[in-house]
Amino acid sequence: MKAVIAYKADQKRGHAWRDYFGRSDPGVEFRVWPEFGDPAEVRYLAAWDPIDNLTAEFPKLEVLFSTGAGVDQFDLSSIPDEIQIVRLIDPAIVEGMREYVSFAVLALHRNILGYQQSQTEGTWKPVTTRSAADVCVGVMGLGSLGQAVLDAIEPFGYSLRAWSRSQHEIENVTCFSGSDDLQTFVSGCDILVCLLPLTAATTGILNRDLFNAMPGGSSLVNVGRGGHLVEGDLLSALSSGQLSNAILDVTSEEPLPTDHPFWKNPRILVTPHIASMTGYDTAANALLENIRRHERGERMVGVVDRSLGY
Ligand code: NDP
Ligand code: OXD
Repeated sequence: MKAVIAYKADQKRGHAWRDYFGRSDPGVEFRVWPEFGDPAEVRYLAAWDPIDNLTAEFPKLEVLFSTGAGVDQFDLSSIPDEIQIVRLIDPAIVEGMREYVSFAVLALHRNILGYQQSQTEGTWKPVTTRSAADVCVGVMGLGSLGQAVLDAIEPFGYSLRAWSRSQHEIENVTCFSGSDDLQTFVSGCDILVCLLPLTAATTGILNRDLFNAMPGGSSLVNVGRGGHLVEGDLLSALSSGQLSNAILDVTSEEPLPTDHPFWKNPRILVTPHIASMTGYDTAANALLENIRRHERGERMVGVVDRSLGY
Protein backbone atom coordinates (compact mmCIF):
# COMPACT_ATOMS: atom_id res chain seq x y z
CA MET A 1 0.00 0.00 0.00
CA LYS A 2 1.46 3.37 -0.93
CA ALA A 3 2.61 5.69 1.84
CA VAL A 4 0.49 8.85 1.76
CA ILE A 5 0.92 11.58 4.35
CA ALA A 6 -1.49 14.48 4.73
CA TYR A 7 -0.29 17.69 6.35
CA LYS A 8 -2.43 20.30 8.10
CA ALA A 9 -0.46 23.07 9.77
CA ASP A 10 1.54 26.12 8.65
CA GLN A 11 1.12 26.25 4.83
CA LYS A 12 4.55 27.64 4.03
CA ARG A 13 6.26 24.88 6.00
CA GLY A 14 3.94 22.32 4.42
CA HIS A 15 5.01 23.27 0.92
CA ALA A 16 8.68 23.16 1.95
CA TRP A 17 8.19 19.72 3.52
CA ARG A 18 6.38 18.50 0.39
CA ASP A 19 9.37 19.61 -1.70
CA TYR A 20 11.73 17.88 0.73
CA PHE A 21 9.76 14.62 0.51
CA GLY A 22 9.63 14.91 -3.28
CA ARG A 23 13.42 15.30 -3.44
CA SER A 24 14.24 12.68 -0.81
CA ASP A 25 11.72 9.88 -1.26
CA PRO A 26 9.28 9.96 -4.15
CA GLY A 27 7.82 6.74 -2.67
CA VAL A 28 6.09 8.79 0.03
CA GLU A 29 3.36 11.09 -1.25
CA PHE A 30 3.04 14.32 0.74
CA ARG A 31 -0.28 16.15 0.45
CA VAL A 32 -0.79 19.63 1.88
CA TRP A 33 -4.18 20.73 3.18
CA PRO A 34 -6.68 21.50 1.63
CA GLU A 35 -5.53 19.30 -1.27
CA PHE A 36 -5.74 15.98 0.54
CA GLY A 37 -6.98 14.01 -2.48
CA ASP A 38 -8.79 10.79 -1.51
CA PRO A 39 -8.74 10.75 2.33
CA ALA A 40 -9.10 6.95 2.29
CA GLU A 41 -5.53 6.76 0.92
CA VAL A 42 -4.09 8.70 3.83
CA ARG A 43 -2.17 6.52 6.32
CA TYR A 44 -0.17 9.29 8.02
CA LEU A 45 -1.27 12.71 9.20
CA ALA A 46 0.98 15.55 10.39
CA ALA A 47 -0.95 18.26 12.21
CA TRP A 48 -0.59 20.97 14.83
CA ASP A 49 -4.24 21.53 15.71
CA PRO A 50 -6.66 18.73 16.54
CA ILE A 51 -8.79 17.51 13.65
CA ASP A 52 -12.49 16.82 14.23
CA ASN A 53 -13.84 13.37 13.39
CA LEU A 54 -10.35 12.08 12.73
CA THR A 55 -11.29 8.50 11.92
CA ALA A 56 -14.35 9.43 9.88
CA GLU A 57 -12.15 11.84 7.93
CA PHE A 58 -9.22 9.42 7.49
CA PRO A 59 -10.51 5.82 7.83
CA LYS A 60 -7.08 4.23 7.12
CA LEU A 61 -5.04 6.45 9.43
CA GLU A 62 -2.17 4.63 11.18
CA VAL A 63 -0.09 7.46 12.67
CA LEU A 64 -0.82 10.98 13.84
CA PHE A 65 2.34 13.10 13.94
CA SER A 66 2.44 16.34 15.90
CA THR A 67 4.28 19.01 13.94
CA GLY A 68 5.75 20.18 17.27
CA ALA A 69 7.46 18.65 20.29
CA GLY A 70 4.27 18.72 22.36
CA VAL A 71 1.07 16.73 21.91
CA ASP A 72 -1.07 18.46 24.55
CA GLN A 73 -3.14 20.10 21.79
CA PHE A 74 -4.69 16.69 21.04
CA ASP A 75 -7.33 15.01 23.17
CA LEU A 76 -5.48 11.69 23.38
CA SER A 77 -8.49 9.86 24.79
CA SER A 78 -10.55 10.64 21.68
CA ILE A 79 -8.01 9.06 19.32
CA PRO A 80 -8.54 5.32 18.76
CA ASP A 81 -5.82 3.11 20.29
CA GLU A 82 -4.77 1.66 16.96
CA ILE A 83 -3.58 5.10 15.77
CA GLN A 84 -0.08 5.82 17.09
CA ILE A 85 0.60 9.39 18.22
CA VAL A 86 4.13 10.66 17.67
CA ARG A 87 5.74 13.90 18.80
CA LEU A 88 8.42 15.63 16.76
CA ILE A 89 12.04 15.37 17.78
CA ASP A 90 13.67 17.90 15.49
CA PRO A 91 17.28 19.13 15.80
CA ALA A 92 16.08 22.68 15.02
CA ILE A 93 13.70 22.61 18.01
CA VAL A 94 16.50 21.35 20.25
CA GLU A 95 18.91 24.01 18.98
CA GLY A 96 16.39 26.83 19.42
CA MET A 97 15.65 25.72 22.98
CA ARG A 98 19.34 25.57 23.87
CA GLU A 99 19.74 29.16 22.67
CA TYR A 100 16.60 30.51 24.32
CA VAL A 101 17.16 28.95 27.74
CA SER A 102 20.84 29.97 27.72
CA PHE A 103 19.72 33.53 27.00
CA ALA A 104 17.04 33.43 29.71
CA VAL A 105 19.31 31.97 32.39
CA LEU A 106 22.08 34.47 31.63
CA ALA A 107 19.61 37.37 31.55
CA LEU A 108 18.23 36.41 34.97
CA HIS A 109 21.62 35.71 36.51
CA ARG A 110 22.98 39.05 35.22
CA ASN A 111 19.88 41.04 36.28
CA ILE A 112 19.08 42.22 32.76
CA LEU A 113 15.37 42.77 33.53
CA GLY A 114 16.42 44.97 36.46
CA TYR A 115 18.74 47.01 34.21
CA GLN A 116 16.01 47.33 31.62
CA GLN A 117 13.80 48.87 34.30
CA SER A 118 16.66 51.16 35.44
CA GLN A 119 17.01 52.31 31.85
CA THR A 120 13.34 53.32 31.66
CA GLU A 121 13.91 55.31 34.88
CA GLY A 122 17.22 56.76 33.65
CA THR A 123 19.05 55.45 36.73
CA TRP A 124 22.58 54.00 36.89
CA LYS A 125 22.25 51.22 39.46
CA PRO A 126 24.93 48.52 39.36
CA VAL A 127 24.16 45.37 41.34
CA THR A 128 26.85 42.97 42.57
CA THR A 129 26.96 39.91 40.33
CA ARG A 130 27.00 36.45 41.92
CA SER A 131 29.45 34.01 40.47
CA ALA A 132 27.80 31.37 38.30
CA ALA A 133 29.05 28.65 40.65
CA ASP A 134 26.89 30.23 43.39
CA VAL A 135 23.77 30.18 41.22
CA CYS A 136 21.74 26.98 41.00
CA VAL A 137 19.71 26.38 37.85
CA GLY A 138 17.05 23.67 38.05
CA VAL A 139 15.37 22.17 35.01
CA MET A 140 11.97 20.47 35.27
CA GLY A 141 11.78 17.81 32.57
CA LEU A 142 14.73 15.76 31.41
CA GLY A 143 13.56 14.88 27.93
CA SER A 144 15.18 15.73 24.61
CA LEU A 145 14.95 19.44 25.48
CA GLY A 146 15.71 19.45 29.21
CA GLN A 147 18.89 17.45 28.69
CA ALA A 148 19.99 19.66 25.80
CA VAL A 149 19.60 22.89 27.78
CA LEU A 150 21.53 21.50 30.75
CA ASP A 151 24.30 20.67 28.33
CA ALA A 152 24.18 24.18 26.87
CA ILE A 153 24.42 26.04 30.18
CA GLU A 154 26.93 23.76 31.89
CA PRO A 155 30.01 25.56 30.46
CA PHE A 156 29.04 28.75 32.35
CA GLY A 157 29.71 26.93 35.61
CA TYR A 158 26.23 27.00 37.18
CA SER A 159 25.36 24.49 39.82
CA LEU A 160 22.78 22.24 38.10
CA ARG A 161 19.72 20.30 39.23
CA ALA A 162 16.99 18.50 37.36
CA TRP A 163 13.65 16.91 38.12
CA SER A 164 11.76 14.28 36.15
CA ARG A 165 9.17 11.55 36.61
CA SER A 166 11.68 8.70 36.64
CA GLN A 167 15.12 8.93 38.21
CA HIS A 168 18.01 9.90 35.88
CA GLU A 169 21.77 9.95 36.44
CA ILE A 170 23.64 12.78 34.71
CA GLU A 171 27.20 13.82 35.37
CA ASN A 172 27.44 17.20 37.15
CA VAL A 173 23.67 17.42 37.60
CA THR A 174 21.89 16.59 40.86
CA CYS A 175 18.84 14.66 39.77
CA PHE A 176 15.51 14.43 41.59
CA SER A 177 12.37 12.57 40.63
CA GLY A 178 8.71 12.18 41.46
CA SER A 179 6.31 14.38 43.37
CA ASP A 180 7.83 13.48 46.76
CA ASP A 181 11.11 15.10 45.68
CA LEU A 182 9.64 18.21 44.06
CA GLN A 183 9.84 20.57 47.04
CA THR A 184 13.38 19.44 47.90
CA PHE A 185 14.39 19.99 44.27
CA VAL A 186 12.99 23.52 44.01
CA SER A 187 14.26 24.53 47.47
CA GLY A 188 17.75 24.81 45.94
CA CYS A 189 16.85 26.48 42.62
CA ASP A 190 17.76 30.15 42.09
CA ILE A 191 16.52 29.89 38.52
CA LEU A 192 13.83 27.34 37.71
CA VAL A 193 13.26 26.32 34.07
CA CYS A 194 10.06 24.46 33.18
CA LEU A 195 10.46 22.12 30.22
CA LEU A 196 7.75 19.62 31.09
CA PRO A 197 5.06 18.35 28.77
CA LEU A 198 1.56 19.51 29.69
CA THR A 199 -0.33 16.52 31.11
CA ALA A 200 -2.91 15.93 33.81
CA ALA A 201 -0.03 15.49 36.26
CA THR A 202 1.80 18.71 35.36
CA THR A 203 -1.08 21.16 34.83
CA GLY A 204 -0.76 24.05 37.31
CA ILE A 205 2.52 22.72 38.72
CA LEU A 206 4.06 26.21 38.78
CA ASN A 207 1.95 27.47 41.65
CA ARG A 208 2.04 29.24 45.01
CA ASP A 209 3.24 26.15 46.96
CA LEU A 210 6.09 25.63 44.57
CA PHE A 211 7.10 29.31 44.58
CA ASN A 212 7.02 29.36 48.39
CA ALA A 213 9.36 26.36 48.48
CA MET A 214 11.91 28.17 46.27
CA PRO A 215 14.59 30.42 47.77
CA GLY A 216 13.35 34.03 48.27
CA GLY A 217 14.17 36.20 45.25
CA SER A 218 14.56 33.30 42.82
CA SER A 219 13.35 33.40 39.20
CA LEU A 220 11.28 31.39 36.76
CA VAL A 221 11.60 30.54 33.07
CA ASN A 222 8.54 28.88 31.56
CA VAL A 223 9.15 27.37 28.14
CA GLY A 224 6.82 24.39 28.65
CA ARG A 225 3.18 25.38 28.26
CA GLY A 226 1.02 28.17 29.66
CA GLY A 227 -1.10 25.55 31.45
CA HIS A 228 1.82 24.72 33.74
CA LEU A 229 1.60 28.13 35.39
CA VAL A 230 -1.03 29.49 37.77
CA GLU A 231 -0.71 33.06 36.52
CA GLY A 232 -2.25 34.76 39.56
CA ASP A 233 0.15 32.90 41.86
CA LEU A 234 3.10 34.16 39.82
CA LEU A 235 1.89 37.77 40.04
CA SER A 236 1.50 37.43 43.83
CA ALA A 237 4.95 35.85 44.21
CA LEU A 238 6.52 38.66 42.18
CA SER A 239 4.77 41.40 44.12
CA SER A 240 5.74 39.89 47.49
CA GLY A 241 9.36 39.49 46.36
CA GLN A 242 9.28 35.71 46.83
CA LEU A 243 10.19 35.60 43.14
CA SER A 244 12.21 38.36 41.54
CA ASN A 245 11.64 37.82 37.81
CA ALA A 246 10.01 35.58 35.25
CA ILE A 247 10.70 34.95 31.59
CA LEU A 248 7.67 33.44 29.92
CA ASP A 249 7.59 32.11 26.38
CA VAL A 250 4.19 30.46 26.81
CA THR A 251 0.96 31.69 28.38
CA SER A 252 -2.42 30.19 29.12
CA GLU A 253 -3.99 32.23 26.34
CA GLU A 254 -1.98 32.70 23.16
CA PRO A 255 -1.72 35.32 21.78
CA LEU A 256 -1.59 36.93 25.23
CA PRO A 257 -4.53 39.41 25.42
CA THR A 258 -3.44 43.03 25.13
CA ASP A 259 -4.85 43.91 28.57
CA HIS A 260 -3.12 41.02 30.36
CA PRO A 261 -1.14 42.17 33.46
CA PHE A 262 1.99 40.32 32.28
CA TRP A 263 2.60 42.87 29.51
CA LYS A 264 3.18 45.84 31.78
CA ASN A 265 4.94 44.04 34.66
CA PRO A 266 8.60 45.10 34.64
CA ARG A 267 9.57 41.88 36.40
CA ILE A 268 8.26 39.78 33.54
CA LEU A 269 9.63 39.32 30.06
CA VAL A 270 7.10 37.80 27.65
CA THR A 271 8.00 36.31 24.28
CA PRO A 272 5.38 34.98 21.82
CA HIS A 273 6.02 31.21 21.96
CA ILE A 274 9.22 31.43 19.93
CA ALA A 275 11.70 29.69 22.23
CA SER A 276 12.13 27.18 19.49
CA MET A 277 10.40 26.55 16.23
CA THR A 278 9.85 23.51 14.07
CA GLY A 279 12.40 23.54 11.28
CA TYR A 280 12.16 22.94 7.58
CA ASP A 281 14.51 20.25 6.23
CA THR A 282 15.54 19.01 9.69
CA ALA A 283 11.94 18.38 10.75
CA ALA A 284 10.90 16.97 7.35
CA ASN A 285 13.81 14.56 7.61
CA ALA A 286 12.78 13.47 11.13
CA LEU A 287 9.24 12.86 9.87
CA LEU A 288 10.39 10.94 6.79
CA GLU A 289 12.75 8.78 8.86
CA ASN A 290 9.84 7.88 11.15
CA ILE A 291 7.62 6.97 8.21
CA ARG A 292 10.39 4.75 6.86
CA ARG A 293 10.73 3.09 10.27
CA HIS A 294 6.99 2.46 10.40
CA GLU A 295 6.99 1.07 6.85
CA ARG A 296 9.77 -1.35 7.89
CA GLY A 297 7.75 -2.40 10.92
CA GLU A 298 10.16 -0.71 13.37
CA ARG A 299 9.30 1.46 16.35
CA MET A 300 9.21 5.18 15.55
CA VAL A 301 11.09 7.84 17.52
CA GLY A 302 8.91 9.93 19.84
CA VAL A 303 5.90 7.60 20.17
CA VAL A 304 3.61 8.96 22.88
CA ASP A 305 2.74 6.78 25.85
CA ARG A 306 -0.96 7.50 26.19
CA SER A 307 -1.06 6.38 29.81
CA LEU A 308 1.49 9.09 30.68
CA GLY A 309 0.21 11.70 28.22
CA TYR A 310 3.63 12.45 26.67
P1 NDP B 1 10.03 14.73 26.43
O1 NDP B 1 8.79 13.96 26.32
O2 NDP B 1 11.26 14.27 25.71
O3 NDP B 1 10.46 14.82 27.98
C1 NDP B 1 9.55 15.09 28.99
C2 NDP B 1 10.27 15.13 30.32
O4 NDP B 1 9.35 15.56 31.32
C3 NDP B 1 10.81 13.76 30.76
O5 NDP B 1 12.04 13.88 31.40
C4 NDP B 1 9.74 13.29 31.75
O6 NDP B 1 10.23 12.41 32.76
C5 NDP B 1 9.34 14.60 32.39
N1 NDP B 1 8.00 14.49 32.96
C6 NDP B 1 6.84 14.22 32.32
N2 NDP B 1 5.82 14.17 33.21
C7 NDP B 1 6.36 14.40 34.42
C8 NDP B 1 5.84 14.46 35.74
N3 NDP B 1 4.54 14.25 35.98
N4 NDP B 1 6.69 14.71 36.76
C9 NDP B 1 8.00 14.90 36.52
N5 NDP B 1 8.58 14.87 35.28
C10 NDP B 1 7.76 14.61 34.26
O7 NDP B 1 9.71 16.23 26.05
P2 NDP B 1 10.62 17.32 25.32
O8 NDP B 1 11.85 17.54 26.14
O9 NDP B 1 10.80 17.00 23.89
O10 NDP B 1 9.65 18.61 25.39
C11 NDP B 1 9.13 19.09 26.58
C12 NDP B 1 8.06 20.13 26.34
O11 NDP B 1 8.62 21.35 25.91
C13 NDP B 1 7.03 19.82 25.24
O12 NDP B 1 6.07 18.90 25.67
C14 NDP B 1 6.46 21.20 24.98
O13 NDP B 1 5.37 21.43 25.86
C15 NDP B 1 7.58 22.14 25.34
N6 NDP B 1 8.10 22.84 24.15
C16 NDP B 1 8.04 24.20 24.09
C17 NDP B 1 8.51 24.88 23.01
C18 NDP B 1 8.52 26.36 22.96
O14 NDP B 1 8.85 26.93 21.91
N7 NDP B 1 8.21 27.05 24.04
C19 NDP B 1 9.08 24.17 21.85
C20 NDP B 1 9.13 22.76 22.02
C21 NDP B 1 8.64 22.12 23.13
P3 NDP B 1 10.90 10.99 32.40
O15 NDP B 1 12.28 11.32 31.89
O16 NDP B 1 10.94 10.29 33.69
O17 NDP B 1 10.02 10.38 31.36
C1 OXD C 1 6.39 22.59 20.19
C2 OXD C 1 6.22 24.01 20.36
O1 OXD C 1 5.81 21.82 20.97
O2 OXD C 1 6.47 24.75 19.40
O3 OXD C 1 7.15 22.19 19.29
O4 OXD C 1 5.87 24.48 21.43
